[in-house]
Amino acid sequence: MNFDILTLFPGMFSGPFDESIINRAKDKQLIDISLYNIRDWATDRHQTADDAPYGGGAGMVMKAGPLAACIESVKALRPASSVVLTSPQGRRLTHAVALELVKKPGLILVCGRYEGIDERIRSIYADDDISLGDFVLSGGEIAAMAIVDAVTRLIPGALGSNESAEEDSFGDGLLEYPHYTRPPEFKGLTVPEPLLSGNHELIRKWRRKESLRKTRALRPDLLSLVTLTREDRKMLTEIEQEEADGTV
Ligand code: 9D3
Repeated sequence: MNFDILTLFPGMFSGPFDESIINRAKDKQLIDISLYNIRDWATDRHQTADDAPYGGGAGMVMKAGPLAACIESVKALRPASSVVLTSPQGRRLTHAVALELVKKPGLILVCGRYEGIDERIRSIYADDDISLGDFVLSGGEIAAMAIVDAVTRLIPGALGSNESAEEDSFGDGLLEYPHYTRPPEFKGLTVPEPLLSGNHELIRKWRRKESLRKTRALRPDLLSLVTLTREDRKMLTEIEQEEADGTV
């Protein structure tokens, strides 16, 4: 998968992409990341990439000209790639969106800055527009990093055998069960007995039930979206009972 990232701040991407899973995916040639400084496509002496908004008001707008020229050069290299804008008005990045994006032959990620980009860029080039959520970022760079990370993890072979994408939270629509590692007692708190039992069926059941318990407590909205098995429904009844009894 090719990721072409168009940004006014290419320096922001050194570091995050040089570690761990992304770095290994690059080494294995599962992904290729190219950075383009939009400013390099500006034609004036000052390499201007922004300008004041028509109609007045605070802030600046990313100029159409340099951005269009940059997008067109990259599209010429990768005609099959989708152009994805990052902006506060995009659709929320979710696991489902990442699963959609990983099917594309490549992504051209356009990082918004200032108040946003000239709307004509969206009209002419945008195949998609992604937001990280309802909070204010300084620009689209961190959103582009999040997209690269979430999508790369879904490429077969990108994760090691110890990092299964199947078992990831949201992979099955539930939050993950609680995790523990040594020591068996820490500041007076112990590890749940089933995890120490060596009984794989007992461990599987405990994990499933705790996954349901956590989801019910923290993200009940997710529970209504997943298909629950008979065992899941039985466990949820037990959880409701335990909470009514004050057992937990
Ligand atoms: C004053 C109104 N603001 C819109 C909510 C202005 C504004 C804030 C932040 C305009 C652009 C930006 C820059 N943000 C992004 O480019 C951005 C973003 C974000 O702010 N939040 C969540 N996801 C994203 S993706 C790109």
